[in-house]
Amino acid sequence: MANTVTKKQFIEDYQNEIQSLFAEDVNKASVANQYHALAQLVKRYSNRQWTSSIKKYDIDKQKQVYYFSIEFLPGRYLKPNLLNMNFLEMVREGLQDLGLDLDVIAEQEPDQGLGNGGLGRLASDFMDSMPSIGLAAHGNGIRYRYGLFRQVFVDGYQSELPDDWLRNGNDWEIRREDHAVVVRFGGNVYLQQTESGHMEPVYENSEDILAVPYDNAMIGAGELETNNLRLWSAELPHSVDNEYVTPEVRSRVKAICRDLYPDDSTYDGRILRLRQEYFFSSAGIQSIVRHFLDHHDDITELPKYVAVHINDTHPTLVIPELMRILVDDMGIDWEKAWDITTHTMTYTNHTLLAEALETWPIDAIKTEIPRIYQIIDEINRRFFMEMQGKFDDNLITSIAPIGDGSIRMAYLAVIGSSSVNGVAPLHSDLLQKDVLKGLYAISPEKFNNKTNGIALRRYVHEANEPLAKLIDSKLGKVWRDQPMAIDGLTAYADDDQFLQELAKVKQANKRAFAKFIDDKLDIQINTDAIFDVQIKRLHAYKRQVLHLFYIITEYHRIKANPKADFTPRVHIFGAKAAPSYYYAKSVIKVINEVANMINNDPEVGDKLKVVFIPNYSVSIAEKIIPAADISEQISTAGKEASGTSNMKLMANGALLAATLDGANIDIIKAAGRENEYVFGLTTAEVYKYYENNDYSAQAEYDRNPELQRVLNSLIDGSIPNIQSEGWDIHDSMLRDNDQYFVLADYADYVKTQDQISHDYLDKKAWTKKSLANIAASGAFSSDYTVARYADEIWHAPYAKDLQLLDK
Ligand code: OAK
Repeated sequence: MANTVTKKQFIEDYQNEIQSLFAEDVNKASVANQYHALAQLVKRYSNRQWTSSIKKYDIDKQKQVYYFSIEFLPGRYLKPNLLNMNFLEMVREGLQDLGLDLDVIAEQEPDQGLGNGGLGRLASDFMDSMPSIGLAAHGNGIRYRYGLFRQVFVDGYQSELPDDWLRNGNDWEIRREDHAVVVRFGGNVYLQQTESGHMEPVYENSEDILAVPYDNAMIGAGELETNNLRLWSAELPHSVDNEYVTPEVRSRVKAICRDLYPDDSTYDGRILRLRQEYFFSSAGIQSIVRHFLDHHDDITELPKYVAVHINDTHPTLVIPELMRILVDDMGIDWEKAWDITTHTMTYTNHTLLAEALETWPIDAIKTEIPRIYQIIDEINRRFFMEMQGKFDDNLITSIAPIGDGSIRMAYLAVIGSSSVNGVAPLHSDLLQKDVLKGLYAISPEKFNNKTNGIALRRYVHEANEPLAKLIDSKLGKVWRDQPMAIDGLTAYADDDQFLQELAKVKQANKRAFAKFIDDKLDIQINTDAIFDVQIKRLHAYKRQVLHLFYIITEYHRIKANPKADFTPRVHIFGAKAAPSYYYAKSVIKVINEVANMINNDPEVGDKLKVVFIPNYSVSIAEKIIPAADISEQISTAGKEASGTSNMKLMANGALLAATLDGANIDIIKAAGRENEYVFGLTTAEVYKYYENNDYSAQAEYDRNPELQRVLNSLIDGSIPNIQSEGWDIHDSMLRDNDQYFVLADYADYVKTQDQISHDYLDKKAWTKKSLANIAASGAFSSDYTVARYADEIWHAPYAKDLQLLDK
C-alpha cells in the first residue's frame, strides 16, 4: 500500500492527535505525551496496511507460519516502525517544524524487554524480516506484566528491580478479548466411551484460565506486509463469579503472566514456568485451529496451510496440544492426527549446553496438565513400538520422549516435528554428532542448518544513520532493499577519501557514545582509544572473565612501566546475570571493582578505562554498537550456538576478537581472516581434552608468570572492595580445573590483543579492515535467514524477489 502521508498532513494529524488524546497543544504537552500521541498516530497509519494484509492472506489462502517463542525482545518500536513505513525523514522534519526533536521523543518509549538475550532478540529480528519479505508469519508468545529485571549496581553488585514496562500502558498493542480462549489446568481426567464409540476425556475439578490476546503490528519494510505478534495474557474466565474468587485463585491466575523467568529456586517457581509454557502453547494452537476452520473445511489440510515453529523447547507442548484438539475435540484417529501434527511442526535448537536442555518431572506434568501427560505417554509408547526391532533398545530408551522420570522436551520436539535445525553450521554439526546424536541416527533427514541473521534495518539503517547515509552516497539505496548488494563497498577499499569518511563516521559515533556515558555514568572516555565491546548475557561459557584477565594484565603493565607507549583502550561491557546465577554475579562485582580501581588511578589516566553499562537492553545496544572498534566473541569453542552480537557489530564496522565458535566462523569466512583477530583452542582441541580428560589448569598457571599475577590479584587484596568474589573466580579456574578453558586460551588471547593495539595505530589499514567487515555483513541479514526457513522448512511463499539469496 502506497505511502501517502505528506509532511503537511502529518503535522495536522499530529496536532489533532495530541489534542484529542490530551486536550492540549503540541508545545504544551509533556514529552511523554508527545510520545504517546506519536505512537498512536503511527499505529493509526499502519493499521490500514495491517487490515489489508490480514484480508489478503485469508482470501489468497496463503500459507501462514506461527512462530512460537517464550521470549520476544522487541526493544522500542517507534523509530523502526517509522523506518519500515518510509516515514522516518518525513516525521523527523515535520516534528522539527513544530519545534520538536524525534530522537528526544523516541527516548520516552520504554523498552519491551520480554526476553533475556539472543533467543528473544532473534525472534524479534525475524518479526521484522518476515513481513519485509512478504511472508505471512506471526509471532505467538506471552505478554509478561514485568520484563526481564531492571539491573542496577549497588556497591558494584548487581541488584534486580522490577521492569514495570506497562506502567504507562502500551500504545502499540490491541486487546482482542473477542479472540480469547480457555486454557485448562489441573484436576482429574478420565476417558469415557461416547455413543459413537469414540473415547472422550471427562474433566473433573480443572482450573480454567482465560487467555486474552494482545496483538501487535509487525510492520514490514518497503510497504510489503504487516504481520501479527500475538502475546497472551491470563485472566479469570467470565463464567467465574468474581465476587467469590479467593485471593489465592486470583493470584494463581495473575502469576502466569507476571514474570519472564519466574524464580526457579523453588518448586512452585519451576512449576510456574511449566504453566507458562502450556498456557501460551495451548492458547496459540487453539486460536490457530479456530482461525483455520473459519477459512478451510478439511483439517487434514492443516500442514498445507499452516506451519507451527517451536523456537527452542519452551513451546514443545504445542505438539501434544494439537494432538489433543485433533483427537479429543475433533474425533480424528491417532495415526491421522499424528501425521497432521508432525507435518505441521518444526523446531529450532538454540543451545549446546547440556544443562540448558529442558526436562520436566513426570509428576509435575501429570498434576498440572493431566490430559497432556496421557497424550505424551501415548506418543512415547508408540515411539517404542515403532522403533523396536529397527534400532538398538538402549538407543531407543536413551532418546525416547519419556525417560529418567522426566519428559525430555528436546526429544519430544524432534520426534514431533518434520524439521530440526541449528543456528550456525558448527552448531548444527555438533547437534548431529553430540547433543542430539541418537535422534539424528534414527531420522537424519529432519536435520538441517539455518544460520542466524540480524535485522540490519534496526542495527544499521536506524541505529547508525551516519553510516547508512555514507553507504547510500556510494551505492544508492539498493543495499537497503537487497542486503547482499552492500558488498559493492569493496570497490572502495583503496579509495582514501572514502576510508577517511568512514573513519570520520566512526569517530562521530564514538563521540556521541562518550557523551552518553558521561551524561549517564559520569565517566569520561578518550575517543581516540580503542572501543572494545563485549555485550551479551553474563555466562561462564561466554568468558567475560577472559576479557577481564586481559584488562588486569594491561593494568599491571601500565603500573610496572607507566612511561611506556600504550595504545589507549576503553573496555565496554553490557550484561545481565540471571538472578540466581551466583558465579555470574561475582564476575560482575569483580569487573565493577576493577573498573573503579583503574578509572580512578591517576597514573592510568586516559590510557585505560572500563565501563560496565548497567541495565543492558536493546536500546542501549543501539547506542553502543555504532561506536565499537572491537567485538569480543570469545566463548569456548563449541559452546556458543551462533551469537548475533557478532553480526551486529561487524555490520557497524567493528573487527572481531574471536574464537572459532558459532557464527564467528562464518563471519571470518565472509569478511576474510586477515580482517579479524582469531585466537584460541578449536572445537576439536576442546573435544580432545574432554575425551582424554587431560586438561590441567594448574599447568597453564604454572607456566605463565603474567597469568599468575592476574590470578593472584583476585585473592591478594590488590583489587579494593572485593570480598569472596575474587576467590569465586580463582576457585573456578584452579580448584575446579577451569571448565571453559580460560587459562588455556589466555596467552593466545593476550598476544592477539597486543596485535590489535599495534594494528590500531595504522588508521588507514584499520579502516580498511572495518570496511571489509561492513561490506561482508549483507549475508547476515535476517531477511535471507527467514527466506531460507520459508523455502526449506516451512514451504511457505513470500512475495519479495530476494536476489543474491544464495550468494
Ligand atoms: C535461551 C534459553 C534457552 C536456550 C537457549 C537460549 C538462548 O538465548 N540461546 C542463544 O540463542 C541465540 C539465537 O539463536 C544464539 O545466537 C546464541 O548463541 C544462543 O546462546
